[in-house]
Amino acid sequence: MFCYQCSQTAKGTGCTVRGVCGKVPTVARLQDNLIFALKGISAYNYNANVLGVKDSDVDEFLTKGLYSTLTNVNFDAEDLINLGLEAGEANVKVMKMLKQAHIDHYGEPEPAEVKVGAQEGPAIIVTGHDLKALEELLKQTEGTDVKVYTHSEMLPAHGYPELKKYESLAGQLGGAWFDQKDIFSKYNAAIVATSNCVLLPKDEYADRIFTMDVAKLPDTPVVENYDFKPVIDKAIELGGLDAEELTTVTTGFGASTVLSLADKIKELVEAGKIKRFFLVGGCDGPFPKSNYYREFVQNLPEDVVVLTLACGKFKFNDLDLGDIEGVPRLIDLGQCNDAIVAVDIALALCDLFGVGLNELPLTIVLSWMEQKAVAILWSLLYLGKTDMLIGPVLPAWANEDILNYLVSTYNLTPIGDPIEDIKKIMGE
Ligand code: FSO
Ligand code: SF4
Repeated sequence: MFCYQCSQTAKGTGCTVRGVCGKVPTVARLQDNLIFALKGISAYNYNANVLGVKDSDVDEFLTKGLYSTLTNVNFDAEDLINLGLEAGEANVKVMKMLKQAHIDHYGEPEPAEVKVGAQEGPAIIVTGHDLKALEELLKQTEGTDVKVYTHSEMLPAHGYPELKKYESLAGQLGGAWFDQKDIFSKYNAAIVATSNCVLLPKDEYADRIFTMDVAKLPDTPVVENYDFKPVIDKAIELGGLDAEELTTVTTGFGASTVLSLADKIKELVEAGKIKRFFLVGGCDGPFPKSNYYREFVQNLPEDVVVLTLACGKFKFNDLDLGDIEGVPRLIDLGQCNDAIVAVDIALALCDLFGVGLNELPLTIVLSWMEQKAVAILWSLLYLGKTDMLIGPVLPAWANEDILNYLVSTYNLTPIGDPIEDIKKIMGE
């Protein structure tokens, strides 16, 4: 544990073995875990609030959860686990609210084939998760010859009718958040970082990366009040990109698109032509162990369907997995907050087959990086989902006690060898 939040702290520097107040390490870690989940919920809540929607239950839980971590308030580990589950519930609510706000503003997503690579002309690259920022930029680039490219978690924007209608929305450059130093150096474009997962810039592009809203970098330009004129001017001043060979990726599957295939899915499952569904998603990372997720998807048998979301998809969304009698085998549901779409689809499949969530032939293989993924993990635990795999590393806030609890209660398993894990899941 490490806690230095009050003046009683050991030696004036930090309680590391046990709190001077009596707080034990497991309680300290569960408090940390709760704070991480609250940060994740706050990110989604903030984006929903930007789109004009609020939920008083979510706001009240954020306050209660934070207050519970104040000094000398809550020393009860079991209760802190319940607060984790309540955080999961609040996160389900906030993700639903954000998804509905996205649909209300931008329409129900539709599958879209997105060009990947540079096209000739002045360019702006937009990274982060904030679709409203992208919309305002697209409005302001209409009528110019500036092309707007999405990066990382902005890819699913191409699926929304009210965003893809803009001619300036040209395609996607790069993959997950951690390639940005290479991608932003490589392409002579203006850049807008709209939310989290922005990295400290290299000198090469520090004068052409703009932050906005909560995202901030030292000594770089800022977009104020959705006025993108300085970004557009910068893109034009930079001269533009040279065309390169393009590839494509497909994104934009919403619940309604997937569930329009429900009858076909039922028929294929009953005929044994679809054996299992996998949700392989979460955050991508630069660790060699993250290659697990590509190897896992590559080695899956042909009679399974893979749902994916968040930036973890960039490990394998270039793979052509084909389809099973018209049902795509790789279905990109969107950003990390679109985990709620996966939940809605899973619950609809439960109704379709008349089974509970853990009887459904669905395995969830999570990759986590930061606090939003913690909130999503607790959402899945709140929904009672068991037998999930998690990686690429185990959460460092979970000590042995917490891991034992998660394993014994939910059979949460660390990822291992992809081929062996597949064999085990498929019962071979
Ligand atoms: Fe990736 Fe970052 Fe969306 Fe995560 S861009 S790592 S939990 O923030 O958010 O998927
Ligand atoms: Fe130490 Fe407890 Fe104060 Fe934290 S709250 S610094 S554990 S005495």
